[in-house]
Amino acid sequence: MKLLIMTLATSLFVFSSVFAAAPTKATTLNVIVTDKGFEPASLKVSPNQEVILSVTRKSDATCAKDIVFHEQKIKKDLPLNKAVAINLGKLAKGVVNFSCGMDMVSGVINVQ
Ligand SMILES: [Cu+2]
Repeated sequence: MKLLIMTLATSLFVFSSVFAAAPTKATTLNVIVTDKGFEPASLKVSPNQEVILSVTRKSDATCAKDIVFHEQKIKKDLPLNKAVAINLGKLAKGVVNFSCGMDMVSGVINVQ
């Protein structure tokens, strides 16, 4: 019983501090890079929500060794087998396109 109360108190504390730090919870979208490109190449989120894109490149047989968000002016290298978190902030309704540095492999986030 004592342990249960301790656990509850700890989770309550963790829960409330998470809320204090981030009133709106960020949505994390997971994308992998394979020899077919970004997977999934089409993602969907709600508007006005903080979005974090977590990209893990799992193949060397791809030219998508980096990712570019032209409109957001974001460019990140994608090391092999390492998740790269990209904070896109809050997105307005519409589409957000991303691609590799050479614009050959691409994907889209539908904000609706
Ligand atoms: Cu490329």
